[in-house]
Amino acid sequence: MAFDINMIKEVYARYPERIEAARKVVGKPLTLTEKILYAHLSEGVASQAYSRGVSYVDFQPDRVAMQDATAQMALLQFMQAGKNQAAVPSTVHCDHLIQAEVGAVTDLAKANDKNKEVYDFLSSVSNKYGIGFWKPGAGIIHQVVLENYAFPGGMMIGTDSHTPNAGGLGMVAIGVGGADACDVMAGLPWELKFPKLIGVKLTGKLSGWTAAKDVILKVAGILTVKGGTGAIVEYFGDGARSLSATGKGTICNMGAEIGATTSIFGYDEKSAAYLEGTGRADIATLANGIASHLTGDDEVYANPEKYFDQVIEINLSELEPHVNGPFTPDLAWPISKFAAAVKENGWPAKLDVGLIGSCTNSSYEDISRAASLAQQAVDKKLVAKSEYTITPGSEQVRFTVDRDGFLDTFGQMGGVVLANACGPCIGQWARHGADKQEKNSIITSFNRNFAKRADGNPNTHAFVASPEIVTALAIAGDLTFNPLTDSLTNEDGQQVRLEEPRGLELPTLGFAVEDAGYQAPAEDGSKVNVSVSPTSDRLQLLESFKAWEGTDLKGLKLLIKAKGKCTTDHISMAGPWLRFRGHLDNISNNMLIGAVNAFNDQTNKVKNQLTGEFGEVPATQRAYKAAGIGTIVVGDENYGEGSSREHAAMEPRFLGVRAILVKSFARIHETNLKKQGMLALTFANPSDYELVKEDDTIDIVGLTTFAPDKQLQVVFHHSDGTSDTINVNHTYNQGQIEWFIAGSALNLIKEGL
Ligand code: MIC
Ligand code: SF4
Repeated sequence: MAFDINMIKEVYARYPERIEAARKVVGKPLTLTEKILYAHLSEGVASQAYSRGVSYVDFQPDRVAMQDATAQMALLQFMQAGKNQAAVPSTVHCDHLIQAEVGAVTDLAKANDKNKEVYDFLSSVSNKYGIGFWKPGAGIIHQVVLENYAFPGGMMIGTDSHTPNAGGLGMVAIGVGGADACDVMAGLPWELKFPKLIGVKLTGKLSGWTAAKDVILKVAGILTVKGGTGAIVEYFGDGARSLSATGKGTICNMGAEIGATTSIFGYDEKSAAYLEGTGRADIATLANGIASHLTGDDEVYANPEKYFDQVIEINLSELEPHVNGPFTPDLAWPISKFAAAVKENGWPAKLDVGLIGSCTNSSYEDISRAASLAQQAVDKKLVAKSEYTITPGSEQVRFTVDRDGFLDTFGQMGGVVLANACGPCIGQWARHGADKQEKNSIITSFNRNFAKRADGNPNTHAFVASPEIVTALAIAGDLTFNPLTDSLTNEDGQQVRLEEPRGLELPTLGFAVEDAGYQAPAEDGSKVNVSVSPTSDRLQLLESFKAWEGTDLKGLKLLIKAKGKCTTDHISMAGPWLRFRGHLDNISNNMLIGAVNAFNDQTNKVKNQLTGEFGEVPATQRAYKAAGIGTIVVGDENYGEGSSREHAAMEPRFLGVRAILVKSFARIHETNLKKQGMLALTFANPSDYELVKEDDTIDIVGLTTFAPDKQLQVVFHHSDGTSDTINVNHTYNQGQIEWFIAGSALNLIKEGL
């Protein structure tokens, strides 16, 4: 489990020369983001400056992290890449497949039993290819990475959209699909469009009820779910330096919700303290040696408008606690305005469940602050009105907060400690009664709150807040309670107030753990056998997708015109479907079942043009496939928002969808589509979306001269005999066009073998 100190030394040794070269080509002071990116160019030192938002650049990341629900596909692809070992230090984390029902011990035992086949597969593939394996119960990928592997000035990719969590320790950490991870583990460079830069200047200092989470809840309100697309968000200023490393992690983590490529903070005393606290003082010593490279230049932070594409300023001293939601993480309410919003919108004011923890908010600081409120509830004879759950982010945090008595305090308040895993955050929640689909409210310290995400019930109104606010509201059992101003009635009928929460950034006695749950890979993995049963319903070896036929695509049918929000949860739902993440054929049965059909406002009900009948999306698509007819999917803005799961791209590819045509894409999803050999297209004129009719037959023209920066044409033949021809844009560069031609990026790697 030990981090690779020599690797970090090598990375730092490269810094001076690479930064010097970057300074020359860029010709002005550098942001921290630019320093790290230029220090990780795969060509070595920079020979040119890259234009933000335009140039595709090849990078050489230092690490790869994968979680179990995405690692299966990533590793099934890697197994075909013909390598003996992962080319960079890589880890797998078993966190997504554990269902929360009763409590940590029982739930974990059940998961070990139910998911045995998948865990055995991941453990043996990891063993074979030199990949570190974190067993079920060890914790959630991002928390485990922050505690063990993140380092200032490093670059990591991870097959999960919240990989940016490591930005709290100054690492450029980016969420990607499994195919990208496969490339990096195969020793290939990793490509990214050089990002735009958003600077967030933090002044002042947090106090009272306000927490780091409120910074990102506020930023999400300002930038919205697509405002960060194509950008890295760099935080700086006195306020930034005052935040704990884990607080910074929370902010970077939830930057995924504004579509940001990643978010980052500079190296400072808080980073050093966290490194020391987590047993990595030697990294802090190394980082101190190149400290000036691990933060942006002074001139940049003095005049940020000159160096960032956009600047936001937030005064932490004035920042109010926020509650965001429901159904989208960017609907931001300062707590003083929230009660009125609840009433005006008719959201259920009664709070059924408060859930704290998750990869976003499960640090020692978070838990200790929330526990200080639980302790008050006990002392002041307040009985918590809502159910209350705690998901620790790692076994190390769990063990430590247990030792320090916090879990016991939660227990006294009626809280239930769940396994160190994703659980309710990703629909792995056997919530009693959710199938009745009653209208109700929950509040979590997680990051996402899309419809159906936590419990599968479309009428659950999920709100997101800091662990402190979640705890206070769970004690009150009421969404309209404002702990800053309101009092509660206790068991003796007295009016009592909750004092502001208190906690510690790091444990006074240090972190402790008995068994962190790590399994090191075999020294020589060549003898390790990985077997996948051909009759398994959970794992399936991959077959290559067919190469492009070399012609324009004619006579395609419209599968669905999706309306409004279409996140990866809508395209490939998680929860019960997580069990099929290693089996492409089976998981394809969830394709687009959550997307709203623009022609009837219903989900999972589309017209089969061959029969005129309405059916479920996956079944309808299978019917087209059986008839040898390709289809296209049309979508709205920010299509594919949310998760990194490449299943959302592989399923349509597997079932014979040829193109996804939308108003705009979320970054990871667009890349995932390209990697799998799909056409990811955008309307040149967004209002052309209106031209698409339910009975359309569609041609995609211009593919024989498919080239970067050159539009393609799409012809919609309507059933009344008329047609519309429109221009569509794409962002394929030459290399990505090769993926399309070969049928997928993986096909190209295989051709090279
Ligand atoms: C999520 O938070 O949506 C997930 C589940 O962690 C996903 C990954 C997945 O779908 O497996 C993510 O964020 O990328
Ligand atoms: Fe797991 Fe939720 Fe974090 Fe995704 S956001 S990694 S599901 S805890």
